[in-house]
Amino acid sequence: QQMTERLSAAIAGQRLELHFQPQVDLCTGELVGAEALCRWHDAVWGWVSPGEFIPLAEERGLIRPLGDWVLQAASRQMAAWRREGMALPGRLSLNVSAQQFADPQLAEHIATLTRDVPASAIGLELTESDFMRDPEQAVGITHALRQAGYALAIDDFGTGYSSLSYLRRFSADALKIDISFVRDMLESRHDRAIIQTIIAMARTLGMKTVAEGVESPEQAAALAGMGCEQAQGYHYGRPLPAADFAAAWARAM
Ligand code: G
Ligand code: G
Ligand code: MN
Ligand code: NA
Repeated sequence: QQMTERLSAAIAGQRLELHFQPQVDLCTGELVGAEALCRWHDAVWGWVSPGEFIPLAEERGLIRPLGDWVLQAASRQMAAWRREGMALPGRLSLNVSAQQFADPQLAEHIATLTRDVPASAIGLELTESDFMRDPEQAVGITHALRQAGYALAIDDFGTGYSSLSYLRRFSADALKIDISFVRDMLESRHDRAIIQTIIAMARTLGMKTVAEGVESPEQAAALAGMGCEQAQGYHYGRPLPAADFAAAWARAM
């Protein structure tokens, strides 16, 4: 298929981009990190949505080369910021797919590809459903990754049917509350109850919570009031190219 070939060429030619979205402390509004999100601009098609090319990469065996590119590009960008006298506070979170996660040598592999930065500068996000694909294997890999110094977040939490017993054993650092619960939280008592439950569960298990898709100050205030620690969303900033992100957050870096 044509799209597979063009994506493959874009990965090999390093013609993907990373955009950066701020993650903030819900109480103080301070920058506490960022999420790196992969973007693909094709000469003919223009911007192709990651909702389209990430699943394609997963199906066509391209997610490892794509993921490797993301790891290298992310660590180079962080190193470049440091050379310019800026540093991202906290960690840069990278999305990892199930196929990458299944690699028992993942921690070593990441260390090799990101040798410009310490493990303490990197967080990894895996969706809840990807964790639950092979929970026993995930338990082992999460331990190895955290041992190596990477923080782990369970992405899109609330959509993937984790059992509580596995949640306890995964030893992740954070739960990211899925955008679908945040979107209507001000109108929906039901969604607020789910968010409250996720926050309580995370607290019991020693994990922090990050709300996704926060678009208004009212949502931010409600989430802070419920005890959620961190947030991400258009209210704080859209994903931006590295230079624009650094310019927007220059005071914090
Ligand atoms: O960035 P949003 O703008 O559209 O991202 C859409 C989806 O693509 C999200 O589920 C996000 O987690 C995923 N995604 C974005 N960048 C990456 C990446 O570098 N690797 C993987 N595996 N998924 C990514
Ligand atoms: O699945 P993951 O959480 O990694 O993907 C994050 C996705 O959410 C990306 O597509 C990103 O562009 C998008 N996103 C981030 N903040 C907001 C927001 O405030 N509103 C909406 N609608 N989407 C957002
Ligand atoms: Mn994510
Ligand atoms: Na998410």
